[in-house]
Amino acid sequence: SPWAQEPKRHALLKPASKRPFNAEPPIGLLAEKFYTPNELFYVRNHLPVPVLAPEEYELEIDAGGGEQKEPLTLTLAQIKALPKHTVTAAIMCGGNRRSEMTSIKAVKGLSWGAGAVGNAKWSGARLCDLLREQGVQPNESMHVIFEGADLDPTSHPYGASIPLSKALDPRGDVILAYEMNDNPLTRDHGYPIRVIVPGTVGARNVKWLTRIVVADHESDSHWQQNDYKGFSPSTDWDTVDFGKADAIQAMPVTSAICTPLPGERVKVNPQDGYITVRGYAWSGGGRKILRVDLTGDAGQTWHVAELEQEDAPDGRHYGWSLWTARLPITKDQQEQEQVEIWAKAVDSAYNVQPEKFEHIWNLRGVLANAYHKVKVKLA
Ligand code: MTE
Ligand code: MO
Repeated sequence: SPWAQEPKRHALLKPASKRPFNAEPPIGLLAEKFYTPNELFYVRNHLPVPVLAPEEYELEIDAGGGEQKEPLTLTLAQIKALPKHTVTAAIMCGGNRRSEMTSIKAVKGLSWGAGAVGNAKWSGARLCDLLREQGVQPNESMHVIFEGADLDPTSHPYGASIPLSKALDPRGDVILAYEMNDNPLTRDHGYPIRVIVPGTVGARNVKWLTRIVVADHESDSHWQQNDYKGFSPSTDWDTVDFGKADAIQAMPVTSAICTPLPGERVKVNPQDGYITVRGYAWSGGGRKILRVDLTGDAGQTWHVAELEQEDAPDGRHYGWSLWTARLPITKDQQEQEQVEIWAKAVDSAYNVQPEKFEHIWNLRGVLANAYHKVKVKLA
């Protein structure tokens, strides 16, 4: 069975599916640490986890240029011998928070809560240096294709691509990572090498990387061509044309309330009548989070959260922001013993989350970034 050699997983990871293994941590734990512990980082596998021996591992880099240029082959030791570059980046699945979109109308896809995201410090070799050394020139219409060692039943590898301009940009911080939070990658997260494409949807951060190709077209994989694309709310499975939509690259601004949890009983501080709310916020494309606003009265009054974030420049701010807000509870809410908390984040382009899911609904349930709304009981 291809599933015989799956790694052991942390008991707190809640599976959305077991084969392939897909799981998220309890979101109550997610906002506790700025760097998500490796063993609690969500796992999104489309296929069985490949078994790769470090001594046998090889990465092939085909920099294009036709027959005159032989592809470069690098061993793990050679990749580790290159200058080590470290970047803090959140990785978020395109389907993060899908379950909230599903509650409007059914969609096809794993029913993720708000935990299909994690933030880590990744270390590895810079892809832009390697490509430049191979003589790759900037070209706005080219792509870089990544292939994993995980194979589908027809022996096709998991694959994805990004624009060459992102791969060549030193500020793009694309790395061939062998470390996650100062430890070797675990098998579930791509051991021994995965590509980290900061600011870009999780699907392009290919794990168990075996091949890189510079090409004049995008990856022809199912996941680049027929998945991870957005559509209008009126597009259904009879009318959808995956060939007509762009593949998701940079992710839109989003946030989530991690504590309290929906339905939780929350104690109001008797001194000041406030409750404390914590969560995360993140935007793609290196856009920094400027603000997270909370309301407990459906948007009549807003309260600005305090942010915890890395001091990285805008445009290159790839890590998430954790936030804490204090929300005043009205007499009315106290009497009714409940409040609905809404959170929305604002990024450095002043993009803001849409208020509700109705107008961003799509049949695959991706890009689910409407306000996060959590109803809690008050004590
Ligand atoms: N890479 C390979 N080789 N195979 C995969 O199934 N899943 C992708 C991406 N890279 C995938 C992959 C998707 S959709 C996501 S969201 C991220 O990996 C998840 O990364 P993680 O499991 O380390 O959290
Ligand atoms: Mo994903």
